[in-house]
Amino acid sequence: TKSLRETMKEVIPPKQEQLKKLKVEHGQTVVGDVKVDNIIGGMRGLKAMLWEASVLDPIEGIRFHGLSIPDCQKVLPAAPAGKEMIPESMLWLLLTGQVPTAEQTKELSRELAEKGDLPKFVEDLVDSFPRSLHPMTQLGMGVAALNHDSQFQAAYEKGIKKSEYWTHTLEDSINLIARLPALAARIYRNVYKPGTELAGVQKDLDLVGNYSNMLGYGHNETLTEYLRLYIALHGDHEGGNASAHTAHLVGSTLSDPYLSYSAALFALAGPLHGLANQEVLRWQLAMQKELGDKISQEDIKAYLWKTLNSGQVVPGYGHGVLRNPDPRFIALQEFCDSRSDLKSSPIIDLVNKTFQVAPNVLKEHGKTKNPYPNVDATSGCVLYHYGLTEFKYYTVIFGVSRALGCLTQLVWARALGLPLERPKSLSMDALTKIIKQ
Ligand code: CMX
Repeated sequence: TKSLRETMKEVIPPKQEQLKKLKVEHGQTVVGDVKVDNIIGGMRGLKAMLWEASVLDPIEGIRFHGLSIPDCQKVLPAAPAGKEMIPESMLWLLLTGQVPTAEQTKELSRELAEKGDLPKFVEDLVDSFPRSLHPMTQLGMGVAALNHDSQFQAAYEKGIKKSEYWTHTLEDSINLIARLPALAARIYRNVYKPGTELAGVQKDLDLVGNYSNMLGYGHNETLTEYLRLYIALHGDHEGGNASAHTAHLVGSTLSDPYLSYSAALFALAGPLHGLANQEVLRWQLAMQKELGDKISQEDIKAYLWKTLNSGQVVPGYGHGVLRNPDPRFIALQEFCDSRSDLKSSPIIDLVNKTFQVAPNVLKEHGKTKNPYPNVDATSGCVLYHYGLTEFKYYTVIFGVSRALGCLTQLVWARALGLPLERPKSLSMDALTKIIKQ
C-alpha cells in the first residue's frame, strides 16, 4: 500500500495542471459581483478564496472532497476497536482526496504517536503559565513555540526551490498534528487537575485514543469514540470561516505552519466562532435550573422568548452560510441516540426538546436567516454528561480538530504556488467616489 507522501506526490501534479488550465482559460471569467453590502458586511458570500479540501453547501452542509458526513461515516476507517471515523482517516481524505485503507490509517496513527511527544522547553513553557490564563491562549502560545523545530523555516533559510515548499510544509503539519494531543492534555492537567500525573503518549494508540487517555478518560470508550467523531467532524468547514481564513492568510506570507495555525487558534477563541459551544451549555444549564426537572415544550418556548426578548441570541442556532440543520449536529445527535446512557441523559434530552421547539420560535421571531441548530447546539453536552465539565476547555478540543483542515490547505497552497493574499480595501470616501462614477 502507498504511503501518505507517495500518495501526495501522485495527486499534486494533476491539481497543478487543473490550476494552470483554470488560469489560462478562465483567468478573466466573472464568477460574481462585489456589492457594497459585501464590502461592509464582512465579505459575506463573496467568492474570493481557493480552498481545496471541503465546500459548504447552504442546504446540504459540508462535503469533504465531495463526500458528505454520512458518506464519510460509511467509508472512513475507525480505530482498531472502534466504530466511529477517526481524525487520521479524515486527515488522509482532506490531504489526498482519497479514502485511506485501514492499513494506511493505522500507519498514520503509528507515525503520529511516534512524533507525539513535546520538546522539553515547550513543556516547561506551558507549565510556567498561570492556571488562570485561558486554555485557548495557552494552546496558541504552545503551538507558536513549536515553530522552534519548523522544518519549513529551516529549509527556507537554507534556500529551497518553490516546488519543494509543500514537502516541508507537510512535515511540519504532521509534526504539529502529532503534538497537539500532548499539548492540549498538558494544558487541561495544569489548569484543572494540577499536581496529578499526566500519562505519556502510547505508541500503540490512535491520535484521539492518546488524547483521551492523557485527559484522564482513556477508560471511557464511549467518550473516546465521541471525541474521535467530534474531532474528525470539526476538522474542516471550508475556507472562509475566521480560523481557516486566518491560517490561510498568515500562511500566504510563508510563515511556517506552526505560526499560521497559532494565529488561527486566536481567531477560534472568539465568542462568535469557536467559543459558542461553551455558551450553549451555559444557556441550557440555566434553562434546566430555572425550569426544573419536568420541562414541557411550552416551558421551553417561553424560555426561548425570554432569551430573545432580552436581546440575546439563542446559542447553537443560526449560521453564516448554512440554511438547514447542520449535518454535524445530526451526526452527533445520532451518536447520542445510539447509546442508551446518553439517550437518557437529562442535558441531552433537553437539547432534543429544545430542537423540537426552537426553529419555529426563531422563524416567528423573524430575524435569523437560519432558524436551525448548528453543531454547537449539542457538541458540549456529551462532554458534560461524562464529567468533562470545564466549559472553558471545550474550544481547545475544537482547536485540536481544526488543525486538520487548516494545515491541509497550507500544504495545498504551497503545492499550488498560491500567492500572498492582498485584497484591496477602500475608505468610505473612496467607496463613495466609485459609487458616483
Ligand atoms: N438567535 C437570535 N437571533 C439570531 C440568531 C440566533 N441564534 N442568529 C442570528 N440572529 C440574528 C442576528 O443577530 C442578526 O440580527 P441583527 O440584524 O439585529 O444584527 C439577524 O438574526 C441576521 O443574522 P444572520 O444573517 O442570520 O446570521 P449571521 O450570519 O449574522 O450570524 C451567527 C451567524 C452564527 C453568528 C449567528 O447565527 C449567531 O449569533 N448564533 C448564535 C451563536 C452560535 O450559535 N454560534 C455558533 C456558530 C457556529 C460555527 O461557527 O460553526
